[in-house]
Amino acid sequence: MVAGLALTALTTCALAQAAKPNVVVLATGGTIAGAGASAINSATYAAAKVPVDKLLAGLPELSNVANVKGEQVFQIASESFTNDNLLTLGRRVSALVKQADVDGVVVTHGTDTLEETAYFLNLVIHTNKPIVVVGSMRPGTALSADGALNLLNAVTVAASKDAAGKGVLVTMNDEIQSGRDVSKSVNIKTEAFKSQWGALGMVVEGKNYWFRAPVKRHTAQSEFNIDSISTLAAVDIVYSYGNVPRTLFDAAGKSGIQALIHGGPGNGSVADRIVPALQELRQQGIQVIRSSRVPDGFVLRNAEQPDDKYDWVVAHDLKPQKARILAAVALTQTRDTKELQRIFWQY
Ligand code: DAS
Repeated sequence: MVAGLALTALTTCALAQAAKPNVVVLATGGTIAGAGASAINSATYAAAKVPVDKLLAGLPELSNVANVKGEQVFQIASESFTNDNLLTLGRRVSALVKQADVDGVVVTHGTDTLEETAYFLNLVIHTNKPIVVVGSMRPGTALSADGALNLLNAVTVAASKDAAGKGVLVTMNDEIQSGRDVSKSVNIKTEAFKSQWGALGMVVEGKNYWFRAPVKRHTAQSEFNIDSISTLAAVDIVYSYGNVPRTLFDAAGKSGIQALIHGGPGNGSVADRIVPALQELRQQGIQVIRSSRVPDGFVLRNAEQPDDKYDWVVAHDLKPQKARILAAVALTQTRDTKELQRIFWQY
C-alpha cells in the first residue's frame, strides 16, 4: 500500500516535471550576483560574488515556472567583458539551443554591457527558442532588490512559447525589451533600461503581455552564425565633442582596427578638422561608421556629411556601443562598404 502511494507520488512528480519547460540559466556575474555589506547598500557592493546555484536556490518560485538548471560561465563584472567572453558565451548558448531538451536560455549578466551582449547574441545565435538576458540594478542583499523578480521574469519568458522568434530579449523592471533596441539609459535607478522604440511587452505576475515585435533581422533569420565565427573584428569607438583633437583618430588608426565608430554629436556630425583624419583612415582600408552620441533618433546618410563621397557607413539608430558589436560581427563576412551599409539598415 505504502509502496503504491510512493510510486503514485513519484509518477505524479515525474509527470509534473515533464510537463514543465526546461530552461538553462547561464551566469556571467554582475550586480545580480552582487553582495553588499548591509541592506541599505543598494549602490555600494561587490558585483559578481554569488554563484549561480545560490542564486537559483534563493528563488524557489522558479520551480513553478520551469525545470531550471544553472551553469557558471564566468563570474565577472560586465564592464570587463571582452570579445573572447562574447564568443565563449555565444558558443555555449548555441550548443544549448540545439539540444531538444532545452526550451529556453537565460543569461544573467552585469548591466553595464548587458545591451552589447544581448545584441551580439541577437545577431549570431541561430534559433527561434527564447533567449533572455537579465541583470539587476541592486544586489540581492539590498532592500527592495530587483534581481529576484527580474530573474523570475526572465525564466518565465524563456519558458514561454509566445516568446519564440522575437529575437534575444531583456527582462528588467517588469518590461520585456528587444536585445537590439535596449540600452542602459539611467545608471542609478531600477528603471534603467529603455528603448527609444518602446518595450516589446511586460511580464506581470508570471504572464507575458506583448505589444509589438521586432522588425530587424535577428537569430534564425540572421546571415551571421556564431558556429562559423572564430574571432570578432577589431572595432573601436571615438566619441566626438567640441575641441576634439584629430590625434585620437590618428591613434585609433594605428591600433590595427578594421573599423572606427565615430560617435558624433547631433546627426553623427564630424568636425571639419576631423574629416581629413577619417579620410586617411578610410584610405588605410579602415571602415568609418558614423554613429551619434545623442540617445534617441538615427543617423541619416548624406545629410550633413557626404557619406557617398567619403565612402563612409552610417549606423542608422544604433548607438556607438551597439554599432561596434554589429561592425565586429559584419566584418567577419565582408569589408565592402555597400554591403556593410545594407547590414546596418537590416540589423
Ligand atoms: N559593474 C556592473 C556590471 O557588472 C554591475 C551591474 O550593474 O551589474 O555590469
